[in-house]
Amino acid sequence: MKIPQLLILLLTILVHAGDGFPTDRERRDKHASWDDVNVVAHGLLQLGQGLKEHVDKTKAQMRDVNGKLKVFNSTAAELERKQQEQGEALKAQSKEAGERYRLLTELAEEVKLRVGEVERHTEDNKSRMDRLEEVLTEPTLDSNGSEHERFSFIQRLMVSQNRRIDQLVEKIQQQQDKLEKQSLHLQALQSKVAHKRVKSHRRRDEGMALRGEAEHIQGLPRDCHDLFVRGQRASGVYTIQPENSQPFNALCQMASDGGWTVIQKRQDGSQNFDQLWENYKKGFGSLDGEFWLGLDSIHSLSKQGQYVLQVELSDEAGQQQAARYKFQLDGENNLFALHLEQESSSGAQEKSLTPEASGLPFSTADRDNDLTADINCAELLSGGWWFSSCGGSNLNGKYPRHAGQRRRQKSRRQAMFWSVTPGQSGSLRTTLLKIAPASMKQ
Ligand SMILES: [Ca+2]
Repeated sequence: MKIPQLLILLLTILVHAGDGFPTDRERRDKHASWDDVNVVAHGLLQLGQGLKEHVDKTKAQMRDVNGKLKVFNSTAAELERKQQEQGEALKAQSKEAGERYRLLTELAEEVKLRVGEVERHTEDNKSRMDRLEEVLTEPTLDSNGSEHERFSFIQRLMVSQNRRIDQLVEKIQQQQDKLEKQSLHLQALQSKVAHKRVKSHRRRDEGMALRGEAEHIQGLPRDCHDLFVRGQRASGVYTIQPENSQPFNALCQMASDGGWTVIQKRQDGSQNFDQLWENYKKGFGSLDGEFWLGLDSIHSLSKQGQYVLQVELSDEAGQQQAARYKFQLDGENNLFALHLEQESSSGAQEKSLTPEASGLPFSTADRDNDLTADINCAELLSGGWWFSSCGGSNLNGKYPRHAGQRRRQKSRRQAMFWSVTPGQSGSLRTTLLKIAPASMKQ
């Protein structure tokens, strides 16, 4: 308010001052104007003072305003700082929130995925369950169906079986009728047969009584020929009992002219003839196969009288040879020495056992009684025999099992042979030694 008033005052002064510039007339009023100047100066002074006061006041006011402004500025700065801080915080919070949002989004995605997976699993399980149910229900249906089919099949089967049984029963009935008829016929026949059998039995009993009486009188046959004499015509194994001897079984070969007691038989090599003294003494093998009767038994037969020995041989080609000797065998005290005298022969080896073999003691690998001092013929040639110088014959040698074996020199020498010179023969396949009383000869 004061400033405009002062400006108006100042302008007024300046107008008055302009009016007072010195002119001639003014110069005349020069002294009078000084008063005005004083007034103006005084006024200016007052104005200056007033201005000064105003400036001072304004300065104070400005200072106050400045202070206030400073306070305001500091407040504003503080506010700005706080705002900035808040902004930062907000920004951080926003970032964090963003991060959280991102995480949440990711989590949500994952959850979504998981849910999807779970849904798929659920779907899968459901379909599996459905299939399982189908599987569980299907067999039941099938088994029910097959049960039913089986049941009907069994029914059909039973029906057909019943029909078949009926047919069979009918057939059985027919057969039974036939059987009854045949049975009646048989009964008639049986009564006839029985009638005849009674007669036959009576005759047989009479015969047996007669035979038993004869056996009781005669005892067991002394050899196979004795059995032949008593009427037995069938070859086979019989119990015989030579005089002053124990009974034993023997293979009897019945011929038209008498009964032979077989003392040695070989046909297939089933029996091992490489035996020692004791076995050759008591005998070995099987009477229905290959065997050696035994020196004791042969001696007990031989000592009953004059016997003949028949040697029967056959070779691989089936060629038969036979030779017959007067035969005598000493007892063990004379080393079962063999005495032979040739009677006849169908082959070329009639000298095989005579005269070289006559009176020869029996030898085995463990009883070297041969006539060769430095050689054990039984050991060399195998088997037990009446060896002199390991030649002539040995029907108890090794049985030739196959052609290859016979080709070997040692085997050939060990094989059973029947010749003056060993090796010339040796292809024998069967041997048979049998004795009979010389008296049987016609
Ligand atoms: Ca010797």
